[in-house]
Parts: sequence; structure tokens; C-alpha cells
Amino acid sequence: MSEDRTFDLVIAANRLPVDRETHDDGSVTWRRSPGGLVTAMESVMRGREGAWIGWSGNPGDAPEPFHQDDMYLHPVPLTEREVGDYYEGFSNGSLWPLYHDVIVPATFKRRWRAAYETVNRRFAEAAATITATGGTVWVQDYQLQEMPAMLRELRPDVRIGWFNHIPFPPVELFMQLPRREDLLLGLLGADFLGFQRKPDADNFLRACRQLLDVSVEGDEVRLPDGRIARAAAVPISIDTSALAELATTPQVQERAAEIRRQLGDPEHLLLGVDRLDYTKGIRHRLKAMGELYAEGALDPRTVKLIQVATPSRERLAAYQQIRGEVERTVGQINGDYSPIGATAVTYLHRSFPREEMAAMFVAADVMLVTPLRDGMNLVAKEYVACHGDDGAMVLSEFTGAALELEQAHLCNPHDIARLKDTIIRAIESPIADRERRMRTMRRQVMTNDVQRWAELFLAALAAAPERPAQ
Ligand code: ADQ
Repeated sequence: MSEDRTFDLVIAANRLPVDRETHDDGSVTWRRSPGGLVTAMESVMRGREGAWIGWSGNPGDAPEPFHQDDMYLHPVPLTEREVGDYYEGFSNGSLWPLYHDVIVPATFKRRWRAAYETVNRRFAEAAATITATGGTVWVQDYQLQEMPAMLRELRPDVRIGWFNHIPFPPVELFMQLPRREDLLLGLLGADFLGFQRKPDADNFLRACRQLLDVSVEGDEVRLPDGRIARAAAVPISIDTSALAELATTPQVQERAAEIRRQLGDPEHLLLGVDRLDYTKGIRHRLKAMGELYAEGALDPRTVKLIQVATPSRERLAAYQQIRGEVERTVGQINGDYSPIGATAVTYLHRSFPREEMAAMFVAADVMLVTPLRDGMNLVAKEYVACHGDDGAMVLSEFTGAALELEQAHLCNPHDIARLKDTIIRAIESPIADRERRMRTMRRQVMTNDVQRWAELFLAALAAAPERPAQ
């Protein structure tokens, strides 16, 4: 593979930040996919020569590299079988459950692992070809944990960073992974490793100390060849001011009022927004709500819940199962308690434009964020950015967001009795209390936005193994 252009800053992520659209006349265009990562990169790439390496989302031959929104996009091909083995298999059947406290059992197959290695090498080779001498490569997430060391071997001149969007598990769980040392050594090819929370970085450092022949001091790992890699927390965030601005537009405000009218102007509107994933605690949330309706603690005529559950990883059995359970439970709650013409739970299994999401956040009196484990959870931050001072949020202790949004009503979603109490407490909290909590949380999210996250990460990467001057 020869490339005539090279770039100072290269992002490598499983997916390119665009989705392919095929039109009626057969022509193909690319639409920017929504998401904080793309927004964050826009701000750090401004004024730099930036490129992005990733899969296009369609199996088979990769399209030629192209420019979009001032970024050079370099597609990496995946065969149909690699999508099954590397992406659905090892990434989402082995690593995802293992890194999320084995809420469902992790499955290990040697074939999946081999494909993961092959694909990681392909990404490393692509990055090696398009990165300028002395340039920076920022690798994203759990699908590319072997890429840093592979890239270092090809291009020792390049500065390599890796950021983990999901939790890093305690060593007792991580140890279950076959050939676990190879994964750690793959990561240690990076100069700087960023995690959502300090406990995640600590878990990684502990795994290195326990499973590898390296010395770990503070947040630094010294490899046998003398090289040092640093691991620390750099919590991700959202494009706060853009979202807050969107939420105050007359269109979004009017749409929020309309949503409430459509639901019969409830006294209390509760909202859940999640990818339909077993880690998100949707079943626990519904269980609590069902019991509160059953006991008469909440009146289904005046207290409504909207649950958005975005379709996700639909070919995997565990995801088909959680979808079935969630849909059955919603059906049961509505069958048992909904008045005619105004269901207690409005269930939405599809994607929405940003404006509609913002309108839902503006409309909801209480946000329910109850994952069993979540790296960060951006939805919690989005609600804080969008909703006025009169909002309230129930937030699981098992999210990265809980470490930053301490004024939320924190809960353990496994403890259904307490979860119910917490939901009631949030609903009944007096306005002065709500205002105090929401203001503090908004300050947090305004100060620590996604642009700042990207800047902090890149500063830490540039300075590694030293700490950057703050
Ligand atoms: P996710 O598990 O996908 O991300 P989350 O952080 O909540 O979880 O991000 C989901 C995003 O999708 C939010 O921006 C949300 O608004 C949006 N979204 C959800 N449903 C939608 C719908 N129906 N239509 C349109 N948009 C929708 C992973 C990790 C998280 C970590 C992020 C970022 O699992 O822990 O916070 O990466 O690092």
C-alpha cells in the first residue's frame, strides 16, 4: 500500500465517522455520523493535517480514501467473516462482556482472537503508511488494543496514544481472557493510555503488575527495554455549549412542550435513553417502575415514562434476548396499568435526530440513568446540558459519570427497593434542591466539555511519560 500523503495527527477507530448513503440513482455519498468523538476531533484537528482510519460499515472491499469535512478518511476493509469474528465475536462477544463485569458470560473462541489480531495489524499498517515522521496516532477503544504495539514495531518514530471508552475490569476478571498478556503488551505499545475513571487506570496498572514482567510505579509502567508507558484517567464529555444552545432554540422548546401535550400533560415525565444493551440496566429500571405503578406509589395517569432504546448489535444472541425481555416488560406494564389512550411507558426502538433527542431531554422532569456498568454515559451529561434548573437525575454508581455528577440522585440499580426509593425521591425533590443540584452539575459539564477532553488527552500524550503542565 503506498500513499502519497502523510498526516501529523491520525485517529484510528473501529468505525469511520461517516455512514454510507446509497441514493436511488445508485450514487453514493457519506453522511457524518453523530457523536461526540467526531465533534471533539474537529476542534483538535483544526489547523492540523488530520486523518481518520476506520471501517466503513460495509463488509468487502474498502472504498478509496476521500476527504470529508476537512478530514482525510482512510477506510480499512473488513470481510464478512472478519465482521463476525473480530467485531461481533472477539470485540463484542469476548471483550465487551468481560470488561462490563460479565453481566452476561463472555465467550472465547480462538478463531475470533486470530481475526482480532489480523484486523489490528491491518489498522497498524494503514496508520504506519499515512502518519508523518514524528506524527501522532490516537487509537480509540477496545476493538484496537493490539494495534499500539504493532504500530510501534512498524513506526518507532510515532507517538502513540490509546483511549478506552469502556471500563477496564479488575484483574480477577481480566485474567479470564485467554492470552491476556498479549493484549496488555499490545496496549503497552502506547506512550499514554487514557481511561474514563481512575479506578479503570488502576485496574490496568494492577493487571500489568500481576501478569507481566514489568515494573509499575505510580501511574507508569516500565518495560524490559526501558521504555515507559503512562496510564491515567481523562474522562470523556460532550459538546456542551453546542447542545445547550440547541436545547434553547424555539423549535426544540416548542417540540418539548408538544411531547408533553402528546403524553396528556403528565405531572411528572421520566425519561430513559440507552442503546439497547444489557449493560444499561433497562430491565432493572422497568422492574422498579412496574412495581411503583403496581403499589400505587406512582399513578400511571399522571406519571409517564419515555424509554428510548436504540437498536444495537442485533445479530448477537445476547442482544436479541435483552430486546425480548425489555419489550415483554414494557408490554406487561402497559397492559396492567395504562389508561386508555395514554400508555404509561412510551417505548421507542429507533434512532432520532439530535433536535428530537434534545427536545426529549428538555421535556423530561426526571432522567433515569441506571446502567449496571458504563464507561462514562454521555446521556447523563446531555440531560444536564439540555434541561433547565428544575430537572433531576437518578444516576447509577456504576457509571463513569457518577464520579463527576455527584449531585445526581445516585443509586445501585441492583437494589430494586432502594432504586424505587431513589426514583420517588427524585420525583418529589423540592425545587430549591433541584436547582442547587442541577446548577452544580451544569457547571461541571460546561467546564469539562469534549473539546477539553481531547486537549487534555493530547497534552498528556505529548508529554508522556511525564505529566503535562496543567
Ligand atoms: P455508549 O454505550 O453508546 O458509548 P453513551 O455514552 O450513553 O453510551 O452514548 C450514547 C450516545 O448515543 C449519546 O450521545 C446519546 O444521545 C445517543 N443516542 C442514544 N440513543 C439514541 C437514539 N435513539 N437516537 C439518537 N441518538 C441516540 C460508549 C461507552 C460509554 C461512553 C461512550 C463515550 O459505552 O460508557 O460514555 O462510549 O466514551
